[in-house]
Amino acid sequence: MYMTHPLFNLTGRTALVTGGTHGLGMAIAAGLAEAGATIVINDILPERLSEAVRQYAEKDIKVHAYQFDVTDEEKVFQYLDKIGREVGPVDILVNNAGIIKRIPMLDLDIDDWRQVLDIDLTGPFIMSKYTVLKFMLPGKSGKIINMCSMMSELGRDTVGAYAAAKGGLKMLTRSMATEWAKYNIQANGIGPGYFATSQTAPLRVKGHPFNEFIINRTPAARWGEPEDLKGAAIFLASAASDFVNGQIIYVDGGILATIGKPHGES
Ligand code: NAP
Ligand code: GCO
Repeated sequence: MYMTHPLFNLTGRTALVTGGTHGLGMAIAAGLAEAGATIVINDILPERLSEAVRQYAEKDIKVHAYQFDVTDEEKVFQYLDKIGREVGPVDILVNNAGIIKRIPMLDLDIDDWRQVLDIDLTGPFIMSKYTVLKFMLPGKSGKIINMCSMMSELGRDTVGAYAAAKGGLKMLTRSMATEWAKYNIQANGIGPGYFATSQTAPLRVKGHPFNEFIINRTPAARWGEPEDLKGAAIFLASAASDFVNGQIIYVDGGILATIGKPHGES
């Protein structure tokens, strides 16, 4: 039986992971549960929620699942109340819900632009504002983890709206730290590199040039696995990061550390 260092023990804490029904959100929620936290997830699709509850149960993880849209301010307000009554105060908020649209900007219409910015940037603002007002200010403590991206630092063809949102999310994280650290609320981010999830499935097709490009461009020479994010998430959700504020931890196999190497060079 391994002993968790008390600094990383999340027993008695409640974590809300938005979009926690699969992919990176599910892996992070499972990691926080393994460290002792009570888990709440949301999603917009009821069928996703029931399937996720089943998958978590297979891992002996009980989750509380709620169907609401992170961009719907009224619903967020109502459901946070409901979660507070039915589960308890939220101590840890993981703003994971997000979408991507791969469209060159000259072909990108305003509705697509607005939907990406709304979910990936405005969603975390709405979720954080009301979670802080309802639970973290009265509780005099809290942890916020925003799911940033390589696109918080780098541009890439076809993902302009996404990069604008994730770049904005990095600065929103620093603004949260600036305004809320004095309330003993630590706001930080995780910047995953390229991870194997449904969101990147179109890029990971064997023989697809981008697939080879990422493996070659990543010093670790592989795509990330969702489980690779558990450590950073537990650290940022726990007392171990009580004096860490406004930081983005890039979990990227070294992509941001290097200029890369010519294709085919080992
Ligand atoms: P994913 O598999 O597409 O999961 C995204 C989740 O967000 C899904 O559960 C989705 O629900 C939910 N969601 C979307 N819009 C929502 C809304 N309006 N309200 C509530 N939930 C909503 O993506 P992922 O790869 O796990 O990525 C998770 C996060 O990490 C995203 O923010 C993504 O940008 C970021 N990220 C991913 C990578 C990567 O390589 N995969 C790298 C860096 C950053 P439905 O599926 O039901 O629509
Ligand atoms: C893309 C990918 C990326 C990853 C991730 C990288 O089309 O380039 O989907 O955006 O999802 O955000 O960190």
